[in-house]
Amino acid sequence: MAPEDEALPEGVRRKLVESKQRWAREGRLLTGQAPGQAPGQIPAGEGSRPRLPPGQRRVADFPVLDLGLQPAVTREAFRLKVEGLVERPVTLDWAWLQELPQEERVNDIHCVTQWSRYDNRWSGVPVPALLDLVRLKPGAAFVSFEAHDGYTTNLRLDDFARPENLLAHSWEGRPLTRQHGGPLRIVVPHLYLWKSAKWVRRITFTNRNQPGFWEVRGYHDRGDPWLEERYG
Ligand SMILES: Nc1nc2c(c(=O)[nH]1)N[C@H]1C(S)=C(S)[C@@H](COP(=O)(O)O)O[C@H]1N2
Ligand SMILES: [Mo]
Repeated sequence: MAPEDEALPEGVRRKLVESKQRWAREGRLLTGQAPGQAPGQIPAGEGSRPRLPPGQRRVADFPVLDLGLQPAVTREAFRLKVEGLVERPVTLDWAWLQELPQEERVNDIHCVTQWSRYDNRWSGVPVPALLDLVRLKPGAAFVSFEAHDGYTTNLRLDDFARPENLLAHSWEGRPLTRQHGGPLRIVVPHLYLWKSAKWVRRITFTNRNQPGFWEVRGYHDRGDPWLEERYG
């Protein structure tokens, strides 16, 4: 299906979506500085890697990016379905979520629109603890995320299963605000931030990759900022 023809979730800022989609088609923001894109350039080795990925600039504030809908989900109404290729599909409510292992992570985040923010302190449930709870079935290789605003995105299982990834409910010691995806969002810091679904309500493990909202509109399927995988 041509992504242009696909129905947008109700209330989405259509103009914003269209211009980002055009940027993807035109390859805007690409610097060509990523290793592998610049023949002859010596790739930075382990330990000498700069902190800022190619084409990014550091910001001190915390920009808000989404489709323009910021669903109000209370902790009381919160439910997260985890299903697909798992032995034990679950619907987590807030109390259950709090009973799962809780950890803190500090990481840098990188948005495809070129801002990076250092040292974000999140807390929540580490993804491996979620995997222990639901127990994957053989064949699970991809993960799809669905959010309350209709947004979707996708990850390879190995990109999701990393210990630094969180189901995050707090940021800098305070409950995650609604604009940043509270009560619960995904945080996958090693990929561009569009992969980190805010207001997540369903996680589905599958054997087939299912490109999400931006992935069908020209964004890269994986989105590694170090390889400058903005579009593709
Ligand atoms: N549910 C939902 N999650 C989303 C988005 C969205 O529109 N809806 N936008 C993504 C994009 S493109 C970015 S850059 C980050 C922005 O997160 P922030 O607003 O906390 O900075 O959220 C990602 N997760
Ligand atoms: Mo984004």
